[in-house]
Amino acid sequence: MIPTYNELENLETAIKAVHEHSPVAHVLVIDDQSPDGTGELADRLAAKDDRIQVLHRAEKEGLGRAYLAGFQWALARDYELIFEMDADLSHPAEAIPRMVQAAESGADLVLGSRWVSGGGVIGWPLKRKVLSQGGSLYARLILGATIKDFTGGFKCFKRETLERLPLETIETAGYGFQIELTWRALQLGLHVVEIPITFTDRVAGLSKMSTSIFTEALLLVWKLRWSR
Ligand SMILES: Nc1nc2c(ncn2[C@@H]2O[C@H](COP(=O)(O)OP(=O)(O)O)[C@@H](O)[C@H]2O)c(=O)[nH]1
Ligand SMILES: [Mg+2]
Repeated sequence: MIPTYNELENLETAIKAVHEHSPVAHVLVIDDQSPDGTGELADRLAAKDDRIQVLHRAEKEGLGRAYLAGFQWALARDYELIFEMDADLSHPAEAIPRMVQAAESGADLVLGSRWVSGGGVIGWPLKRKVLSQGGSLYARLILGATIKDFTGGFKCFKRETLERLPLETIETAGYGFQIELTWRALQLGLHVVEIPITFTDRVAGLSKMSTSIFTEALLLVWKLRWSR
């Protein structure tokens, strides 16, 4: 699943990369009425390739809402492994086969992780690296978990994992959504495995990271802690 908001310059390349490394994968683009025409581009790509489908949503409601709609879509069909992946080419498609393998070897949730040995980030200023690593450390300490990359958005869920997660209770819209999903999986006693990835900062288009997304994540961690 690839959520998009103004990713016109990136989307086609991102889908091509997925199919280069995983020709059998189906791609669902979840577009929130991008003003730049990403949704129309997705429709044109879908018309040419049966493996591509598009979910058009009425308005921009954040990454979390877009993914929840995508999860519902996938669970209504017979998909076994469901991936989250950004459209901006930050997530390396070459990791997909390794993530599939981890899921097939028993992981209920596989995280593409920047902060385990062998992983990393290319192109981020120090400030953003500190924010990401600091954010994961903060979540790890407060929640008492051993996950190194809590905020990453490159994930592979087994179908059964999504079926067990309390998706209807999740209200987090921004990056906190990623922390919350991973935390809920750990709470259920599910097996979460981190696979090293090299994340490359976007070259085209703009990041949707904002102060409100950051604040939401900061507060969420405490909410999760007390909701044990
Ligand atoms: N559908 C949808 N996609 C979004 C929304 N916000 C962000 N995205 C997508 O989520 C992915 C990650 O966002 P991005 O801005 O790259 O975050 P960053 O890499 O952490 O700065 C990209 O594919 C975005 O286009 C949203 O409100 N709706
Ligand atoms: Mg990005």
